[in-house]
Amino acid sequence: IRDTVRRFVRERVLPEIGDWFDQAILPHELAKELAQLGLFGMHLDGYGLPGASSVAYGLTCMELEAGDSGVRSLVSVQGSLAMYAIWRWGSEEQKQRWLPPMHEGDAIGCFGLTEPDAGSDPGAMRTHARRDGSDWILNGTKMWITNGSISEVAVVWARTDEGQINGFLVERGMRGFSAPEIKKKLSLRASVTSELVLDDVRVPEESRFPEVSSLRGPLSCLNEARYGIVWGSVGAARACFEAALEYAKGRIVFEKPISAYQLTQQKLAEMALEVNRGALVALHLGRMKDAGKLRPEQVSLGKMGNVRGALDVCRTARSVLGGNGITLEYPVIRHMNNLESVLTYEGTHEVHTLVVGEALTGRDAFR
Ligand code: TGC
Ligand code: FAD
Repeated sequence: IRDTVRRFVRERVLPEIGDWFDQAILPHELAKELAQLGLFGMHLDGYGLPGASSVAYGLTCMELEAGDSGVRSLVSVQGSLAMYAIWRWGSEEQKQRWLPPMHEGDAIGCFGLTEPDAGSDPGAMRTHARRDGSDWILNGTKMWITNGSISEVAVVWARTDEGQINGFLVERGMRGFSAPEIKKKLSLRASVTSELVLDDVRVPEESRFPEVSSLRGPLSCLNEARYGIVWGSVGAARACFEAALEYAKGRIVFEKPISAYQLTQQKLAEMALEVNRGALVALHLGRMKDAGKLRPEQVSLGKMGNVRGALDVCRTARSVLGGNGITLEYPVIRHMNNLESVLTYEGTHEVHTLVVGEALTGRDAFR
């Protein structure tokens, strides 16, 4: 699986990703190609899904993000957020209807939790669901939603009059529903990010997740996607390390390759240390997940450490490349900019610090 995904990234993504990032596009047909590799929802089972191991899924995220965080995001949101939410919380009918076409890439999904005024604290969400006979009427705005405007189905979390958090499947074309794209990003440019606007959207009861009525619904999905980031960030770091190593061997300054200088070797050694440390953490957590033993705070520890480590690697690699480090001719600044989003989404570094802090001390320091 690793080699197949690596080959796909090398042949299909790397030759074009600089231009996609520059033009802020992600070609629509890429989703179908990723689906043909079987990557959408690969770690889920039943409903024609592959049921691959967590380690296999993690390796996939690592190889995809060695291409670009935007490509890994497309797969993460489709499989770990939208499909996982339906797989975990959906009714039998919802699973039958959506999971097979989502696996095939015939339907793209997104996951709407964050709002303009509720990011780290999703409990402050304002999106509202009001019961109207056998239907629900949704109102509100979701913000920063990956895949939003290319999705056939949006998992939207909303608060009811009773104060419960419910999940709804909102379909493209429903009256009152729109997904305007967010432009002018300087990070994750090869990824579609949108608002979700819900203006009196009427959704039938059959489109509501039947059993979940608290934040446990969305937060359980986040564990899945955060796990993918633990691996993915190592891929971005590895790509920057490899670019720096190759560059250092060829770049002659003061009549010698810069790789011959101790200061450069220290940078390369530190980068190699961090890439391998991150990969081993990811592998260890993956094996724990496969054994059914992985706890959310351990995922937080992995995301915190590996994303921070990846950013350090990318920034160091950038310095090795000198002026060339700031152009899209090399992958480094692109990964570096992407990782600024990765540091923030799926729970910011600070949120994960507090999750770990609470697990260590038993004291909730969020409020
Ligand atoms: P709290 O009172 O702690 O918990 C509320 C309910 O949720 C349960 N729970 C969890 N369940 C499963 N997994 C977890 N990790 C869970 N954490 C909490 C908890 O047991 C409780 O259940 P119940 O049954 O008693 O109701 O909630 P809180 O309001 O204190 O919040 C805790 C906090 C701050 C950790 C949480 O709100 C949080 O994680 N905030 C960060 C939000 C976030 O990560 N958003 C990400 C949005 S999606 C995204 O960014 C996609 S980017 C994807 C891409 O492009 O790749
Ligand atoms: P805020 O919550 O406003 O935080 C601002 C700062 O305050 C941060 O540094 C934060 O760490 C800090 N802070 C917050 N609380 C505390 C505290 N208690 N103590 C100390 N510091 C604190 N969301 C989705 O639902 N679906 C998606 O598909 C999705 N995709 C995204 C794609 C991109 C490119 C980006 C950038 C974001 C995406 N998000 C998505 C949203 C993302 O999850 C949020 O941006 C993130 O959770 C942080 O929320 P916020 O931006 O509102 O920041």
